[in-house]
Amino acid sequence: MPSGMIPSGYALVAGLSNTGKSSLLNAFTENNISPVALQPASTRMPITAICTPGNAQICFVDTPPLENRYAWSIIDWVDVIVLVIDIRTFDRDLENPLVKHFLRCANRKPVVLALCKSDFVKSEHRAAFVTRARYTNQFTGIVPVTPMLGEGIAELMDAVLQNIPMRNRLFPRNINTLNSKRFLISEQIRTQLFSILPLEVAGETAVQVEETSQRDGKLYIRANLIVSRASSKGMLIGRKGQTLEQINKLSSKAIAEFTGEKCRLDLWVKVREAWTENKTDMLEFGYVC
Ligand SMILES: Nc1nc2c(ncn2[C@@H]2O[C@H](COP(=O)(O)OP(=O)(O)OP(=O)(O)O)[C@@H](O)[C@H]2O)c(=O)[nH]1
Ligand SMILES: [Mg+2]
Repeated sequence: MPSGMIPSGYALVAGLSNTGKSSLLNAFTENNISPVALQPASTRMPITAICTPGNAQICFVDTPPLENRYAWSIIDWVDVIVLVIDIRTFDRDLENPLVKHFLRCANRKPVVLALCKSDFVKSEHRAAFVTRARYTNQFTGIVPVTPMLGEGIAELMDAVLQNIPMRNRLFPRNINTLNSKRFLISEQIRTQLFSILPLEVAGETAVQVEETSQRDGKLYIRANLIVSRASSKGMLIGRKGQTLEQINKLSSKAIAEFTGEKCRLDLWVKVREAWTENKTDMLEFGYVC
């Protein structure tokens, strides 16, 4: 083996919506790089996290749910796939036409099955799910995991690592993501909108970070919240600016947890009529079309 070769590669994290993909990414990295939310389809764009177990490098790619079809587009680029299913809906998920189609398309790649949210099943019953998944002959590894408690994460990492090829280092040392800081911050803000605003308004609000800099020892962030209808603007601002203040408070907390820095967030509400129907606007705001 030529010197300088290490296990280095990409692992695609895919699955139906709300199965725990982003929670898994965060458990691998032990930070909140990918926002987690109660509502389905919270991840809209891929988020990457580079883990370095031992001397290896694994770039995990958290993807929008299979329903969104994005995951298909990067199958050929990755070395291994982590298919995340919710252990509570084990049978339904494995029989889901989207999952079946995805597995057919992914058949040239090793697929590790993550039986997520395994805290919902008694520990003595988990082995039965592993056995049943093994019978399908579709997976190179099967691991029950509970990202919320960090359980099964090391085992899953090991199962992924076994499928990462030896090659020259793909990623420079000391980087932990391929996404920009601005993008990751905008995703932290966007996720908070869903806990405060009606679903349809939050879903049609884009977040664009215009500036990040250091001011008075704090991370200063100026961001625009861009609504798709003028009538939504008042809803975001709220009576005497209370709603915007609440968004600011929750977002600042989430950003501080993610970056480890105290932050000062300056939010502005803007209108771009019907941006959700305009492909150019969507691309500008970083959406996968
Ligand atoms: N009980 C339990 N809940 C979990 C666990 N992991 C994630 N959740 C919850 O499941 C919900 C969805 O988690 P996410 O990580 O956002 O799921 P996702 O697959 O990324 O969701 P989308 O991006 O919307 O497809 C959140 O409310 C999480 O708190 C777990 O191990 N146990
Ligand atoms: Mg997600």
